[in-house]
Amino acid sequence: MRRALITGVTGQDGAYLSQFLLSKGYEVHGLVRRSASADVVDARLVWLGVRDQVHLHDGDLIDLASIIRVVQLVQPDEIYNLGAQSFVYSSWNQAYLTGTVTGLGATNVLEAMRYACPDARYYQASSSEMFGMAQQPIQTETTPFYPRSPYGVAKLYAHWMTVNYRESFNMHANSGILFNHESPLRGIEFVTRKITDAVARIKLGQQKTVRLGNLDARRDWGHSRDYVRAMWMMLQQPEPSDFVVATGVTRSVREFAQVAFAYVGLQAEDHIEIDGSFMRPAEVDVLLGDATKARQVLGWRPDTTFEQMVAEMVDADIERVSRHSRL
Ligand code: NAP
Ligand code: F7E
Repeated sequence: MRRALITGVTGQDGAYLSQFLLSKGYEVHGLVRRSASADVVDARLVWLGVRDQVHLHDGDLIDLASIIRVVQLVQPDEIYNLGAQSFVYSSWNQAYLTGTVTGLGATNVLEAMRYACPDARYYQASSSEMFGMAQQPIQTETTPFYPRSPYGVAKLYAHWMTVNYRESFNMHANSGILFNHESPLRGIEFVTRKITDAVARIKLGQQKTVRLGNLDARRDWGHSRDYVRAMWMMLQQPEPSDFVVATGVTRSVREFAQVAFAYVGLQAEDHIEIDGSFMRPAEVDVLLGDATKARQVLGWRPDTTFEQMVAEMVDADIERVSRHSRL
């Protein structure tokens, strides 16, 4: 039985990846940092019905000794480094922490792997935020990077460390440059889930409006369930590499809201208020990915359409709001 270790196992992708790897027969281990809310930290794994099958280990990405201890204990065949301070907006308020966790955290995992299981395969959760002020209208693995936030800068450092460990130590270290991906398990602070949660509350008469920032920002949005499959596919290749994972379609925040509100028979324009406090010091205006390499080398393609994803998110939020639950 193959063993996988996932950092960030309690997050959106960590939960879907756990479910996917379990379906493939893996023994799944996850790193969990200490929380005063230990009773809810595994809520996404519970929601997907896989909590009891995932082995959780105490540790933190900024605590190298804890990572070495867990890697040594688990002896994984595959390591997925998904742990991060992943909210771009907060990265300006917690720049040092973001750099430490999201950037140096990857170095800690790579170091632990080099020391304790150098033959394992490594996945780094890189991001389209590294393209930031995009230097080409459609971004591929060779598009120059221009990050626009402390988060994007930290991810770029982790990306290059992954490339460097591959080239320096011949490690099977892979970087997945994933564009935005969402699901019913997306954190409530991200714009898509904020909108679908508001749509549910407005439809059920619990609130009238939602306050948003820049409606003109454009993103290439896919479904997390499809994207974690691409992560696994990368680690099955004989040679490590970097891959863009994207749908190839870009839409504005306004369009996302229009589709979500229309799904329940409402007009987005009647329920949105602009709130400048959600604007960012530097914005990423538009992202659009070209996943040709992933399609050709991995045979990857997304299964879920944009409309299906929005409907799934709204349905889940209506169900959750009806039973007064966040997750
Ligand atoms: P997420 O829901 O925010 O999950 C982040 C995970 O990291 C959580 O499990 C969190 O634990 C954990 N974490 C945070 N700080 C940690 C620390 N100091 N030590 C150990 N674990 C820590 O993120 P996601 O959407 O699943 O994304 C997964 C990864 O892909 C992230 O690295 C993200 O930056 C990257 N990414 C995401 C997207 C996207 O669109 N979703 C696109 C490209 C790249 P707690 O539960 O304790 O907070
Ligand atoms: O913002 C705009 C906002 O916070 C999307 C992370 O997973 O994907 C994610 O980062 C856009 C931005 O995600 C609100 O200004 C408008 O232009 O949902 P978001 P993100 O910043 O794209 C990348 C690929 C990652 O790697 C990250 O980890 O929406 N926007 N109004 C708003 N955004 C938020 N959050 N809230 C608003 O009210």
